[in-house]
Amino acid sequence: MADKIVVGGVSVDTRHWIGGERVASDETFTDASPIDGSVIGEISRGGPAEARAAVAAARDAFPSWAATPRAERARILHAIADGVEKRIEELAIVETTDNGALLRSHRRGVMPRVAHNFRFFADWLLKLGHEDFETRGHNNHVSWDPAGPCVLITPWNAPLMLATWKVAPALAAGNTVVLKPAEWSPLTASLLADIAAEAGLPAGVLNVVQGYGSEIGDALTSHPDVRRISFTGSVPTARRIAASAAANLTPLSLELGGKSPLLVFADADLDLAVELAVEQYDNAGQVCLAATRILVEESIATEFTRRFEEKAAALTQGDPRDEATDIGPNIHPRQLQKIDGFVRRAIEGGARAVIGGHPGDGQYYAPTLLTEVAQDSEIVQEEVFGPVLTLQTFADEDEAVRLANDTRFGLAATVATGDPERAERVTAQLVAGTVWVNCFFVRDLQAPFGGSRHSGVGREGGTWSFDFYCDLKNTVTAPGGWKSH
Ligand code: TXE
Repeated sequence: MADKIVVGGVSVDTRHWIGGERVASDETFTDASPIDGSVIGEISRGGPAEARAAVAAARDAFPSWAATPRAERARILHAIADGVEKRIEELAIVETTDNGALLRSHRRGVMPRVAHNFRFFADWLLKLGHEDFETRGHNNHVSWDPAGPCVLITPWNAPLMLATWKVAPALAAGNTVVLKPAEWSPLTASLLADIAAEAGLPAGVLNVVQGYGSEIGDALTSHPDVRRISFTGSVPTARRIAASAAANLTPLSLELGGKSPLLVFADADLDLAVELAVEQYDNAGQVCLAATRILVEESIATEFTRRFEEKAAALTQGDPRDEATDIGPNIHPRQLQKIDGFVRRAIEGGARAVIGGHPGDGQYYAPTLLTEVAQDSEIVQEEVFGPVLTLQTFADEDEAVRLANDTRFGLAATVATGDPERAERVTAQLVAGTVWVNCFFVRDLQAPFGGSRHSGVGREGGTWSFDFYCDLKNTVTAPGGWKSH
């Protein structure tokens, strides 16, 4: 196995990063590009031994990093952000080659946000106060203590973005980290390890292990020295992780899937509503927040569908490295089969494809809109994670809210309406971690992010991230301070 491979002109280390050193496994797995299915390279395939080594490195590095003054931790996080900014082009091309999402989004949106993730949590750390209050002359001092080694397990749909939502606050809080990126998109995590080392992050504070979740996951999540587990991915894997973490009662943050609705009322700006609907094909539909269930008021359904078809027909599907491309490939042949299975079963069950309804060439799936779908059908209830939307109609506001809330998920919801009072009534009734009104995907790191029901446990962002990554401690001191009585 080559220790380094060249991806889009960028050298990427294929080994783990443990305790400040590159470590190879005997076994490898093959990483392929969704763009054309070509092999990118062989990556170290970690198992329990690598998991234990990485947790040990994180445990050993913890006391010193936890004791590092906040200002110094913040300085190093800003230096990591500088390193990301210097390498935006490199990170963008590697990520696009690895996961197939658009190069222009990586370049202009995602990678600058990755840098921002570090800056944001560095700055927030410096604002994080200590609270003091008095009880009968005793002083209560509430402090945010670092929790310890954290295991962060991340998915392939936005690899570096989602990893750094976790890495940045975990490090800021004074914790050490073992990051396990998804096996379908392992590369940018390896580049992050290089950038962090160049920025002066001490050895063992950030460790990156590669491999299949089924082989390395349990050894990470059941490890008694791990103090927090943060996971973004699927519901079945979340259940496995929760079961494995139960032995040590390790606190979990779970950011899972969704089946979010877009509610379009007859009083909405129809062009805006159509734009919001077509936007759901972004990242080939591989977005946890995607509003994949379009619910339209009956009276405007025909006109909405006509304009939707027109707008969707103008989308360009193809190589994600081309500036003109709007929709790239799906991540893996297995994901493509899964998407097609959902669509075929829906059509066999009576759904009608307004557009699409079939795979395209290679790893591309035709943008699809299905109507005549029953509320209790699989296609309405289950997350597809591909460019597949359903369209249902509703007669009135009550029915709209009932349909919107009638799945086991509760990640997000979007409402298109021109009536502010309706917006207020409807948003108050929706079960969702994030609700957008006449907009979509606006995400501020200060805001809590996460889902209800099967969409997850806990919230990420701002104070909520520090809540999770810290052990809050209340120290009560007797009148007279430390003198014994
Ligand atoms: O996810 P997994 P998959 C949904 C989406 C998609 C489906 C399947 O619907 O179609 O999940 O995707 C690691 N212990 N989302 O199978 O398995 C794995 O290595 C510890 C929604 O790829 O959840 C990877 O790093 N870790 C979603 C990570 O879990 C384990 C994003 C995610 O993989 C493990 C991705 C184990 N036993 C998929 N098994 C979102 N919320 O955005 C696997 N992993």
